[in-house]
Amino acid sequence: MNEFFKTISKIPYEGAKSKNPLAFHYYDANRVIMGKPMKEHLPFAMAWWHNLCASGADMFGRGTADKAFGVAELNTMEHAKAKVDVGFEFMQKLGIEYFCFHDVDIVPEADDIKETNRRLDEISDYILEKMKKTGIKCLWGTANMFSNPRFCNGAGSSNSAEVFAFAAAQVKKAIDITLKLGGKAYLFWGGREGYETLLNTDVKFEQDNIARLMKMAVKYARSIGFTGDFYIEPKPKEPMKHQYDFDAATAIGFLRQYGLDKDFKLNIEANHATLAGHTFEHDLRISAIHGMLGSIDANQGDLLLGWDTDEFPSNVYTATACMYEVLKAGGLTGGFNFDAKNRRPSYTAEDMFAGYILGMDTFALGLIKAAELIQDGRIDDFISKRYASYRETEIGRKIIADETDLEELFAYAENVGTPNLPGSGKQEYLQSVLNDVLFG
Ligand code: XUL
Ligand code: CO
Repeated sequence: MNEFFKTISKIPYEGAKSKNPLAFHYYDANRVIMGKPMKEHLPFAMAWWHNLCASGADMFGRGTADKAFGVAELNTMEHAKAKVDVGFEFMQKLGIEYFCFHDVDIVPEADDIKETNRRLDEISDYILEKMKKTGIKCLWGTANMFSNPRFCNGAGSSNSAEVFAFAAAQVKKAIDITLKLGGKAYLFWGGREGYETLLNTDVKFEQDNIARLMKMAVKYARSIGFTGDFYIEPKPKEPMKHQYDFDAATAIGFLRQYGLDKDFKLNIEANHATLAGHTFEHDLRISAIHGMLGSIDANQGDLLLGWDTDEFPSNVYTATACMYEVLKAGGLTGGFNFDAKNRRPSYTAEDMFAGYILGMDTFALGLIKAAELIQDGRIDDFISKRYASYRETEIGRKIIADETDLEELFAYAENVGTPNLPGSGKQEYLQSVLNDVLFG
């Protein structure tokens, strides 16, 4: 195989003082943090679509990055194979052990689904060979059920039964390929599972149908021996105005309502959480307390822009908050998929590496700092003390043991007359503690 990134060799760890743009400054794969090497805390994944397919095109202009990878004709099987070659070289050079893909990222979609499926069989053989040679694994697979015009009204939520059938066929094939590649999980991001106006939409019917599709997916996958998790990736809007999987809490409610919660977990994306008006760490916490934190799409948005900018993560505060949640949850069964793309003017091959180096270093720093925050103990200690009245007073113990009722609490309140204030939340002090840990 020809090397594509000829001027770029394996990215070394050189430490924070290094000025080498093609070196890690914080991600030191074998450094042990809280008993585990960094690479086990941070199973990073390459997102096939952004890294190997997207060229920076937007609605105002065509792509800036050349993703032909030396092939004369785009969207051919030759091109698809070149992407495999380049993708594996890229992952090996960065020490990334996983990838995530949509069906249509790995082959060009044909007009006839039978031909698309034949191409998927061919390319997955080719990918499997590379996986065996390199030890690189698949984190999750998914079906793209939002780009093809047939999905303009959604896939599972489409008004058309024929479109629903085609969505189901795509899900079946994508599960087959994910299982063939040993994927840890199968993901649903409800790209156009939502609506624009109630004037033409039966919301209950659409939600029931999405659940039907997911149930069929679980039934089929289990019948062919897939033991991994299913994921929902919540997102509140874009492309649809109202998306049904708005945020973690909404997706959890949906999964429970339809009895899907045993098979599904959540894949939380930072930029989706912020679009929903939450912090990244909020959606991670909500998922974790319900035992549903599966995996992460590691990126960041721009709070001045109202859309999904999918930037490489650089915000160390946020990465620290994220890794604090992940460490507290006992780690991820999934991984950290860089659902992120270079900015349009960053169009060189070196920029592809710079994006991943930034993201991996940011999460490595986040991990180091989150571990320090936990070891420092001041925040955990404060939180524990903040609720002490439920442990240290008789009335508190009775409340959390479910051994009291409104009448008893009424009598208690009347007897006390005027309660004490609940104690300072000390937010400013705690923010200083965080800064001490980050920069002290
Ligand atoms: C879209 C998005 C998707 C999913 C996979 O916002 O995040 O790329 O991660 O379909
Ligand atoms: Co995503």
